[in-house]
Amino acid sequence: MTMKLIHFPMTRSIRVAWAIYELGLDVEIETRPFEREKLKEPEYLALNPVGKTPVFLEDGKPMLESVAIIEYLSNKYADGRLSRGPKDSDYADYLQFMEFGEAGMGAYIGMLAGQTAILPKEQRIEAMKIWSQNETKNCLNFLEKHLTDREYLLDEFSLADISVGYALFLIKITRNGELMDDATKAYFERLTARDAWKKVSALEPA
Ligand SMILES: N[C@@H](CCC(=O)N[C@@H](CS)C(=O)NCC(=O)O)C(=O)O
Repeated sequence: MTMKLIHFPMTRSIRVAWAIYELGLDVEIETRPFEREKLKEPEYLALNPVGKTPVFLEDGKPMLESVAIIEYLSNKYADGRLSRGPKDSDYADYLQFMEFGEAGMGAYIGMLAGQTAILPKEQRIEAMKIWSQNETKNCLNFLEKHLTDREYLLDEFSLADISVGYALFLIKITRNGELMDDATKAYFERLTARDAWKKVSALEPA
């Protein structure tokens, strides 16, 4: 069995590299520069037909969805470490926050990133910017309430923190960090103080 992650710094492949380091898995990580036009070239589209990051390859077979990949890696190669199953009392919270990081927050943060950082200024639409800010804030309020008396989303660090942690990272790198309240900022600091996060941050294209 050979496993490889094609990793692009700053993008959702961070979730996969982060989980690989947290779980101590033997996966080759090939780091490439994030150049969006290259993701639309035939060589890359053959691996990821939607032209997005990440791509994880198991014996050459690609998997594309970052949150699904980390759950797969834990259950298949790490005895479910950092994951939860139906017999665990915190399974409902676990599943909810795994999905919340991408399905719940991802679209609004993507829109926010587009309207505040990625699109050229003349293509931005003020109403879309305000909508994305409000919806992102709405998500952050939910998160903040949950984090009031907790260090992590469950009683201890789990893959759910990796799912949501990347969403917070995206808010930060698009310079929207001020939308986060103090509890969420402190939570993000805790996440990024982890050794595995530091290792991911050090990954550079060859
Ligand atoms: N739901 C997918 C989203 C993948 C995604 O949107 N990746 C972004 C980078 S974070 C991307 O590749 N964007 C390039 C583009 O849209 O051209 C996942 O979680 O893996």
